[in-house]
Amino acid sequence: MSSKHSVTSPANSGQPADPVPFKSGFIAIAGQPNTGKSTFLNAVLGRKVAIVTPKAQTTRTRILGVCHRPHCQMVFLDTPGIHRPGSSLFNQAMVRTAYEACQDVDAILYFVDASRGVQEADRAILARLASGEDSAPKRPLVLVMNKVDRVDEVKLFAHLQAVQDLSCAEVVPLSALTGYNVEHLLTLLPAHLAEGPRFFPDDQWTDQPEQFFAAEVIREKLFMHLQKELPYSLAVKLGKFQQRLPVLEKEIWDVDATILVERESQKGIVIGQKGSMLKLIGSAARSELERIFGVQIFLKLWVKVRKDWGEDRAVLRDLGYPTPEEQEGMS
Ligand SMILES: Nc1nc2c(ncn2[C@@H]2O[C@H](COP(=O)(O)OP(=O)(O)OP(=O)(O)O)[C@@H](O)[C@H]2O)c(=O)[nH]1
Ligand SMILES: [Mg+2]
Repeated sequence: MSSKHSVTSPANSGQPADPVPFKSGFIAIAGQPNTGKSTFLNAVLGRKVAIVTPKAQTTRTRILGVCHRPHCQMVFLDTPGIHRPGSSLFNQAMVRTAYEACQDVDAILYFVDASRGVQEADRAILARLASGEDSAPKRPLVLVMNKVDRVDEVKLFAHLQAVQDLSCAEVVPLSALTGYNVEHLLTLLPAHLAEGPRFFPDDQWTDQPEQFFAAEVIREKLFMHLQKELPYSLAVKLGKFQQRLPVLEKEIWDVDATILVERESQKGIVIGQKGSMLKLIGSAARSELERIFGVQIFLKLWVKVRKDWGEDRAVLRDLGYPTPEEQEGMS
């Protein structure tokens, strides 16, 4: 693996030699929006590292998740759903993030919604991934037909037949939601990986800072509670993320976040009548963060208008989203 995914030295040096070779590698999870990529990553890890909503374009950045097995370490890269990007800088950066994550990996899992099958858009994306238009070497492609719990066998069979012309190393029907075939896929993947080191120590499952994850959970609640285009017009910027001095051995954290919206009218909707919407979102985010971090949280939310934040490089950088310049530098 190259240094693209910013991994430093192997974590297993000095351990006695194992007769079974240890394999490791990076595996991108790509596909159109809303196909269940993040649900799959969370299912593999048995914990939540990526937010999930019923709305498309939930994931905005590359989310890394490490799956530790006795003789293998699979480093998954969940990616934003690949769609026809709008004109905003931010939107284009999202799609580019997805393609870039697929460049420097050992295998690609390409997710398709089994209720729709492979569409023209999928074929175009797959062609781009395979053709080296993104200047990457050929990587094994595993086509994952997800959400099989939603389709009958006849339809599934037809969708599976229709992908025979694609040059996939494997085609796996799966349900990330129910867990069907998730384990089976994990046993197939090591065959596509080479011998290699443990890139991450056994107790590390992501490289995502807790602050970033907290902002993501707040954004998830905004996506869940707000309608139409509004979720796409907002971003969450974390402020304070600080532990209070312990009182009676209770761990308490103060978390402040600002919700950025593009227009004044959106601010009113996010706050709601007498603050009711903001209260609802804050309460949902707080209880989830408390459950995940296992501490008591005092969450304060503010809403701020930041006109066209999606076009503002400084704001994007501040939010932890990649800017075109950074992406140029990476490629
Ligand atoms: N029925 C069913 N629903 C699923 C399955 N996997 C995911 N979903 C649902 O599909 C929706 C989208 O899931 P996500 O995991 O956010 O999809 P995604 O591909 O990461 O979406 P983006 O981040 O927008 O690209 C959520 O409502 C999930 O609960 C599945 O196997 N079966
Ligand atoms: Mg996602």
